[in-house]
Amino acid sequence: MHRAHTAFSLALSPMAHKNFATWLLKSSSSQQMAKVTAAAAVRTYNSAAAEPFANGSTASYVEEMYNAWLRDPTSVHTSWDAYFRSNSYVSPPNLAPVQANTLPLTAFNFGGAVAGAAPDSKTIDDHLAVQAIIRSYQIRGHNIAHLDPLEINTPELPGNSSTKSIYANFSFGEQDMDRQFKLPSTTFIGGDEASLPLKEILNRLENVYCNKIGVEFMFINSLEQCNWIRKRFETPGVLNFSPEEKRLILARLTRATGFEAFLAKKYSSEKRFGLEGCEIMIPALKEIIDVSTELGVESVIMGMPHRGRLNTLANVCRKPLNQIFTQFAGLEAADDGSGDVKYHLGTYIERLNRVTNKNIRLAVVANPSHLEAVDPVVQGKTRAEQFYRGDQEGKKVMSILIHGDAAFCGQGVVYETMHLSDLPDYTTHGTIHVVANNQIGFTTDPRFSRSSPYCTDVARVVNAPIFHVNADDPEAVMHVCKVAAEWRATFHKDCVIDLVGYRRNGHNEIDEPMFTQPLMYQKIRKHKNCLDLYADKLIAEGTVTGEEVKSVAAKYENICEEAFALAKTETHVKYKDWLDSPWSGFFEGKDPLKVAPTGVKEETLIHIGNRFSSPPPNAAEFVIHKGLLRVLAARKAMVDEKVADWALGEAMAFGSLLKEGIHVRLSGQDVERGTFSHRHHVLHHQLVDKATYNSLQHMYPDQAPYSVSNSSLSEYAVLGFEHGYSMTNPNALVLWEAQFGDFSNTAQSIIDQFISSGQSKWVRQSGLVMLLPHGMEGMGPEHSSCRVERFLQMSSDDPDYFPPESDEFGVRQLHDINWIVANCTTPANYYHILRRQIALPFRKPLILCTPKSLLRHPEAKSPFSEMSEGSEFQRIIPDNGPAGQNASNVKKVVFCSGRVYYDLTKTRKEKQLESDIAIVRVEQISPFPFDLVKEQANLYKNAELVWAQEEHKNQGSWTYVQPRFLTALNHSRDVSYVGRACGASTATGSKAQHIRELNALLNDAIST
Ligand SMILES: Cc1ncc(C[n+]2csc(CCOP(=O)(O)OP(=O)(O)O)c2C)c(N)n1
Ligand SMILES: [Mg+2]
Repeated sequence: MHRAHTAFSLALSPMAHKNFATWLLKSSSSQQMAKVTAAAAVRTYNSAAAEPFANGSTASYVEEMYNAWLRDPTSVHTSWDAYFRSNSYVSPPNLAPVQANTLPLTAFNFGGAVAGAAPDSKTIDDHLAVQAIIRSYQIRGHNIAHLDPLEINTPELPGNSSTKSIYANFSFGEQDMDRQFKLPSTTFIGGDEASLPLKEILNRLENVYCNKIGVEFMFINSLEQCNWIRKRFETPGVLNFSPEEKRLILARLTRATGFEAFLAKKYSSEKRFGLEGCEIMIPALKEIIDVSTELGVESVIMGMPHRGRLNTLANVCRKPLNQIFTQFAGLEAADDGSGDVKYHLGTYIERLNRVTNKNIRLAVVANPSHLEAVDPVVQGKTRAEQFYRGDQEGKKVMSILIHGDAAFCGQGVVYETMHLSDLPDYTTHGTIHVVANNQIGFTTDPRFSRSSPYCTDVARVVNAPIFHVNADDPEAVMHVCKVAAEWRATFHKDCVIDLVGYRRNGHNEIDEPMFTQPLMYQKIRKHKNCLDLYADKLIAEGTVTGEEVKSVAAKYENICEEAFALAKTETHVKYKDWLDSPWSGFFEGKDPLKVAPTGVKEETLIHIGNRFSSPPPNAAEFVIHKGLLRVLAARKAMVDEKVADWALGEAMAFGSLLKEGIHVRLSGQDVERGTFSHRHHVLHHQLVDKATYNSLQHMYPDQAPYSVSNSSLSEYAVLGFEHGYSMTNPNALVLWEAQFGDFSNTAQSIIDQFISSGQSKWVRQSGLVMLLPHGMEGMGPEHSSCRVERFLQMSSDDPDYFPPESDEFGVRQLHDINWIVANCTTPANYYHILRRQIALPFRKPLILCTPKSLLRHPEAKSPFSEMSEGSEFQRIIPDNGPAGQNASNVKKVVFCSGRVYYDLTKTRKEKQLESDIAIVRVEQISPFPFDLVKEQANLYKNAELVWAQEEHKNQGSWTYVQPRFLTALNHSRDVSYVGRACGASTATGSKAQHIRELNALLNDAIST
């Protein structure tokens, strides 16, 4: 509150307003005044300057003085003249877009002055003071609005907390109250009136800004948007609702309240995270959806936490009540998976919106307990839906995110997600955020859970207007919702509705809130619920009768009872009933164990290779960096030789999928060039800003779209976003690349809660690919390991179970596991594993350790023959050299995974042990290739078996592969470990130690 206090005082300080007139008037002669006005009128300045109070300082007034002085030094007071002549003033940099505007002086059409005569200085002072008051209300009114139904949170303003403080410092007395003041163009409180008595001005401002709505918007750096908001709230009569509208609100509120009451009655000992105290959220969401539908939206994707979720499913999505009630019955599931608790489940519904008579799709995305983790997932899903519908401006598909007050300000992913909101490849063209602000988080109240005045302050960073509203005033809430929906439809930017209510019960229904919030709960116990308050109001004003209120409630209770009876007849729950992203037609008619071939015609590879190595068609005008010309030439040479390096192999996979109509989207930090400068998918004209060429977008005239996007510097939000994107359509290859694999752990909850376990919990599949640069190359602890051990630990294949061997062994394993973990050593295998993601008849996430130094390793190349028709992904790459050809002589088999293979082969060659030691690469680590490991071991019957890895013993693949090796070998042979000792850190920071460790492991592994 301190910051608010300071700015408020500045805006209202007597100095600030008293000096306006003297600044502007050197003398009161009309001639001088005309001069000033003329000088000012031609001036253009940015929108922030147009709102001098917006920054709460006088800086922009000084700037105005300075500009006027520049044009005509005599137009300002001599003191300013002296000041500017002394060069003491440095004009501030002007970063905001310049807009033509007129000085607020045009508003100084002094209502009280005699026509033709120059206004005296007091008149000017008073008018400026009134303007200052208006601005103060617009800027600070929300601080003293009546937002809290419990009236616990008193406004923290200096001295006294009464609304009078807004204008107390201005020297108006009772005698001024009837004086008429001209209204400036920055207010709409007058309606059709150009001027109003001071009393009326204050009354209207009071009503607009300090009543049950607190609008926080004056920080927005756009005059147009500020005016748009002012108009929506200030125009007289905006809060008038028709009797029909009021009845609709009442009916919706009755259902929202009745639903919780019904659950409380029937399942009194069950946790449901009820909405009591903020039931208005249900009519609020419905209003947002109604208005948005009216404005063209056809699909709404929602993300929300536990609180009020069941109510939302029932009353917003209209999920059949019996399906919801069945969740309380503790029934067995009819389908596979481990399921989730009822207040996490998602849903997808297509239905008629009765108010707008339009068809609408509603999805609530399933989410884990991890608060706010679903936010970026919803955004990615929304973006994908917009993309597939060709909805480039977000007119048809929109997202709504619902938050708790404590989580909204506490969880960093909210901020990360907000920062995606205006990025070209991530925007969803405006999200409406609704905060179910019950002024508590579990047992912690806001005084101890945040350092910002509001829980919504995070939204200010993206210039989102914030509409605070008292949740006990349904009509104020509906108005705010209407404005929010219109805001989104008009500006396609985020906005926030802060529904300030309370929590009638404990955190869940079994909790005792009086342990920790005794005073708050004493108040709550005495507080009537919102429905009763509103019903009383409507009865008192004659809109409805008491009987009507009762009958609406009784009707809903009947509906609940019928559904309850129906739910009792169910014997099983079906997870599929709760799917948030159905893939209609994808699974039907498919052999669930048949993988399409991943090799393609050689001519396709050549075509893609040629395109990928060519400059744009208008190459003569498009100036390419010399270094990139060399890259392109090297690529062309490879195509001519029919070999591919890593980047070319990847391009072959992408290009061939695009040719087949599969949309490919690659996203992550610096992915366009690639962290290691190997990819270069986007060529930049060296002389023209934003002129780029992306050859993968121009492979074939009828190809699918390719998108590659450098992301914001976030892992949590961006990985979540891409996961959400991948959920929407199975026929797309969606890849997220970490800058270095290590950084993926900042997105750990997306990995744990969604990617690893999403299918099991929510019967929802995803073919997302995570590309994680990995390898111990002496780059220190944080640029070495993607922590593959963690992914492997979460793999769900049983270490002790060797599945039945059959032709379908590999695909069945893929079908049964939660995800795939691999570390490919050749471009061809990388190419195949990417294509296999789409060739599979189902979708599984793919966690791929990707190389760094191998990107340029002369041996890490693949001939086209390994990518063309007839070739396929190799789960294991056997030894093809002298050892493999004469297996019975081999003394030792070194199994390994990843880039260490190249170090091992080099050492083996140096030691001339190529016939004695076989090196076998395990490319797909999980699901573990039991069958192929067994086959390899059988091949080398007399050999010692070792697993060599460059990661520390407690890291890397060892702990995963060891028990599985034993299972594959039927415990008849042993496999020993070669590699670094256990370590707390992933890698040493010392180059010398790194080399020492590497040499030790190579010597150990390559010795007989
Ligand atoms: C990331 C995360 N941390 C902690 C929790 C445990 N937790 C569950 S609800 C809750 C309080 C949430 O408060 P708020 O966001 O205000 O929502 P409310 O329950 O009040 O509706 C906490 C801390 C969680 N679910 N997720
Ligand atoms: Mg809360």
